Amino acid sequence: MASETAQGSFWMPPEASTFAGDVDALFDFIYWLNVFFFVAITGAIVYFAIKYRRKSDDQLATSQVGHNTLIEAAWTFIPLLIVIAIFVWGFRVYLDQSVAPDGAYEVKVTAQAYAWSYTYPDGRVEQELVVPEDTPVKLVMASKDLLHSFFVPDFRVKSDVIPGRYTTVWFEAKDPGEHIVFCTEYCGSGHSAMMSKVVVKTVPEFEEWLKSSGPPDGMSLADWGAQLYTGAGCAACHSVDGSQRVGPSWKGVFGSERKMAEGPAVKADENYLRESILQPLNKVVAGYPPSMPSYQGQLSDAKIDALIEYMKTLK
Ligand code: HEC
Ligand SMILES: [Cu+2]
Repeated sequence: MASETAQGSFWMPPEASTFAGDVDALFDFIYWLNVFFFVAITGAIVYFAIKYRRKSDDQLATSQVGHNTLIEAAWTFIPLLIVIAIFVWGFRVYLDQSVAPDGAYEVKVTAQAYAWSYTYPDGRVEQELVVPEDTPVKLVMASKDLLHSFFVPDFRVKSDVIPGRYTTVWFEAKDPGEHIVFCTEYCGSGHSAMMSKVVVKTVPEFEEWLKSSGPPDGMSLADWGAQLYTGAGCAACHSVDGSQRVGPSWKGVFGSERKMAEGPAVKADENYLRESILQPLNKVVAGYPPSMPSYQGQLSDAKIDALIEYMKTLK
């Protein structure tokens, strides 16, 4: 089947959702309207400045010019009609985007510093938003900590994600492919790393994917863990090369003695690492703030295994 997704331009990313074209049409209208008035008004200013300039030292000023009802009515009503048209057009596009069609496929989105996770109707939690093509998908979004904002430029979808309250957006992706997700509300030191992906699959591929678990085809557990290290947002606070970030580097952690802020030292085995991911406050590493977020309910067991497997490779 031919691709329906219009290519991006110098100004705009590809139009990968059904209403991206409507958003861009309105944007283009306002843009060209501005170009038109900019040229017309600046042109008139330059033309009048030259035409009516003072031509000799003894030229007298024109007596006061009174008003002209026809011109004043025109410059009041024509812009009024234009802004009303923009309002009505914009409001319709906004309503289309705000109200998801009945029966849309629903996915819950959770934002936390500095990662996105996606919870499916059957309870599975993912770090990438996998969706079927040609199907309306409704996102019900909430934040675990502070204000974030969910932004998929290719879909022209953007909405704040707020603690203690749900916000929703929906979209229908036109073709299989991948699209980047940004956090577009500055939320702290890891904000620029708070990215994720929308993966659009054909409907049969999506159904196949819903039944699968474990690493993507042909990938080892440790490689999957390396992918999750960035995908699940750990990279915002943990390095893998020994350098300092908010949390301890993962280099050489596995198997080492960890000094705790309170209580005896602990050997970093699988159980300790798993506990650190699910209940980080139980054992806080000495010299670090207790700011590791809990991933309880955010990472499947298979993914925690993969992350631990990856940590083992960081000698
Ligand atoms: C917002 C910053 C932040 C993020 C994001 C974060 N961590 Fe942490 N992490 C910390 C801090 C701070 C500590 C040290 C304090 C503690 O032990 O709770 C820590 C400690 C740990 C430890 C114990 C390490 C040791 O040196 O003994 C593990 C394991 C860990 N994190 C795993 C993860 C994983 C896996 C992820 C991603 C799924 C992640 N962290 C995401 C901040 C973070
Ligand atoms: Cu954010």
